Amino acid sequence: MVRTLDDTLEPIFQDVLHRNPGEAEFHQAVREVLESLGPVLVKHPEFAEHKIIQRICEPERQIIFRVPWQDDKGETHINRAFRVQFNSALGPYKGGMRFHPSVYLGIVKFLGFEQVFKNALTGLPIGGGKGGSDFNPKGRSDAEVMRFCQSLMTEMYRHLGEYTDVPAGDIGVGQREVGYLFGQYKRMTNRYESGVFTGKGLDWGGSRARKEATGFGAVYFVREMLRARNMDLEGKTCVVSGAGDVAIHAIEKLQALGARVIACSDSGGMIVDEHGLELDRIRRIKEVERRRIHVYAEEQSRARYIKGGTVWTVPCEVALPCATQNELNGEDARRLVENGCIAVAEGANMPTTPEGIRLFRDAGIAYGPGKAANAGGVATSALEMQQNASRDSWTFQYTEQRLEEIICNIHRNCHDTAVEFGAPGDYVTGANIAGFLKVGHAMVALGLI
Ligand code: NDP
Ligand code: 2IT
Repeated sequence: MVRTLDDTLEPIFQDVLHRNPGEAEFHQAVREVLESLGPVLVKHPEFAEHKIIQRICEPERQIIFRVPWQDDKGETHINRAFRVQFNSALGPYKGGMRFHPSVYLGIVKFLGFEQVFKNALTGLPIGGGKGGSDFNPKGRSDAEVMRFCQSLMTEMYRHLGEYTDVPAGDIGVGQREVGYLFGQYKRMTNRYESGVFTGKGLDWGGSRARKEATGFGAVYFVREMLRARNMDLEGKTCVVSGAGDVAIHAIEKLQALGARVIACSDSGGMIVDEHGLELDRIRRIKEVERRRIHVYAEEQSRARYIKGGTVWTVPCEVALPCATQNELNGEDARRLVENGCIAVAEGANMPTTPEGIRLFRDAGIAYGPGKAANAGGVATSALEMQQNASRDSWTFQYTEQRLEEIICNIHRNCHDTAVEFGAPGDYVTGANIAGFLKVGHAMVALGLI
């Protein structure tokens, strides 16, 4: 059943559609949150009075700029880059940069919008923002990626600052790119301002466990959802989509907790290895050699590669979408449920389509939306900011323990909020309301700004 918006929220959503034409992903993200907020407006009339919903749907600032750069042959390229500073009620804008050819304003805005609520759920003092570019790093040399990053930062640096806006990585932006971006920021400002960027290398201000944090956090979240139903991960058959930063560390933690991960993917297709994926092999292929996932099946004869295939067709009990938005549609969700899937936790941002979410809800499976389940990455970014501010560096064990506590708190908060608002077991409602309440109360307190 398609959820309807109540009489107060429908005109607000229509206004969002009207003001942001052609931005389908942004509309989708806003609608999903608004669908949860009806009961909140009844309980808290001050939000309507202060027009908090209208204000929360409008970014505080949107920056769009040209990025000219030269490839190794001397040919000039022009890309477009974005930084959307969405909401700073709780702290400096915080959120990653994405480099992917599909990036346009609507993608950056949906990610920035999600980030506002996600960051609120962490309980840490960070506002929400996101950026990116339609630059495609695939097949580019290190020198080309460096020139692109330097050109981008030559414009973006003026909008950043440890108390203003603190970017990090996302799709296509890992430690290599963060290094080039942070290096150029340092050069432009003549300041070693570690806290202006997170996801840095361990030798130059990074936090231990940041690289692992999103994937590990998503697994802790699914473990908590299962615990709430008196189950655990031990021996469960799992599939993970993607083979990037988030997917690799999700696989690592699933295996460490005794689960059997049998499939993962990249945008070319998927591999299935019924004996359990060999993580070292995936790491070498994807992280060291920067090659495609089909190489796994070429090297390991018992594995299968299915070109264009998605992991959702592989029977499993636990599924973790860790690649990209709308990668799991209604048909995929139906297939997962029919095949006996009991839990889904989103390592990626908005990977499940609205129809997919509806099917998971109707089937009563444990479904953890990205803004809760993948908050471990940004939470550990905030821990990196803490370490930078105190010129300290924590151990892996301590940082991971903090991450685990934060995820357990988010899970509890979403779980209890869902119960409080009459939707027990519904983590979408719980996450949207709990995140919104924190930001909304702060916005009221800070006045009309
Ligand atoms: P990476 O670039 O490291 O990996 C992305 C993976 O997803 C790759 O395997 C990639 O395949 C696949 N992928 C990307 N775009 C598409 C597409 N359009 N179609 C199919 N597959 C695609 O990114 P991350 O692992 O960092 O990010 C993955 C997801 O997690 C994203 O949704 C991101 O927003 C989210 N996320 C990331 C966090 C972080 O800390 N990094 C924190 C929270 C959420 P290929 O190589 O073939 O393109
Ligand atoms: O979507 C996300 O939360 C991220 N890409 C991480 C953001 C961050 O600032 O660490």
